[in-house]
Amino acid sequence: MALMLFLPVLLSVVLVSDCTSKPSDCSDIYNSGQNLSGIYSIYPAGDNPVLVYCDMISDGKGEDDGDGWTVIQRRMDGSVNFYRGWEEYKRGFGNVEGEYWLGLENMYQLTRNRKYMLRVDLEDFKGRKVFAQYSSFSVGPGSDGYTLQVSGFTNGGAGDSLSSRHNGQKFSTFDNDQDTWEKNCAKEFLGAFWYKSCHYANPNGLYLWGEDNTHRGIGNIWVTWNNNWNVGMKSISMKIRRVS
Ligand SMILES: [Ca+2]
Repeated sequence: MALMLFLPVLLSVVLVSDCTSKPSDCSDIYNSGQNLSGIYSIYPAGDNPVLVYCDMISDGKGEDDGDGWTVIQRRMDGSVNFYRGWEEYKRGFGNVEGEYWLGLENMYQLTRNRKYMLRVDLEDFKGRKVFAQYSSFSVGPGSDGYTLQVSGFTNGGAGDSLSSRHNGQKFSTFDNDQDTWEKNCAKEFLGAFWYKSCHYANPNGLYLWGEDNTHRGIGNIWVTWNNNWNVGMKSISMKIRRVS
């Protein structure tokens, strides 16, 4: 009886790919014929499965849509606390059905040998949607602080909050300060990111529920969209897709 109750729950959560080889990412899953967005198992390092949300649709705005996008970061309702330490950002955390961070080690394993592009989809509390896209995205090894490499910006209305200030930066959390500021960017802006001194984007910052002027720059913000340091997004998702 217990098994009968449990099984449908499992099946509804995990849309298991029945291809025989282990998919390394959502591109593999898409190319195997699965074109429904949802939760799948991928194998970034070839052995251990990782649950991930695959966006097979994106929002249909460009010729690069309609493919297997692997979601590496997602905020949508403020249900998950993103103010966490190094080990959790390294390993990943959250709820794959909702808000989560895929983990720096998984991002490194995915991008170390293959070329990826990055898309950041944003929505504010007024229902407006924009995006920023980058033709190249990779995360370096942990021995080098999981350094971000991002370039090749295309504007989908959001502006470029990533490449100027965050490209080439190591990742920082409140307990692992690898930014270039004399103080601690993660503690100052209540997030964790590839901070320099400190940010134009703080997607792992506090979920603000819109505009909040109490403390500048602490929210889940993307400064180049509104040139405003105090408007938190309703939803942010960062997703990567393999470039052939
Ligand atoms: Ca510092």
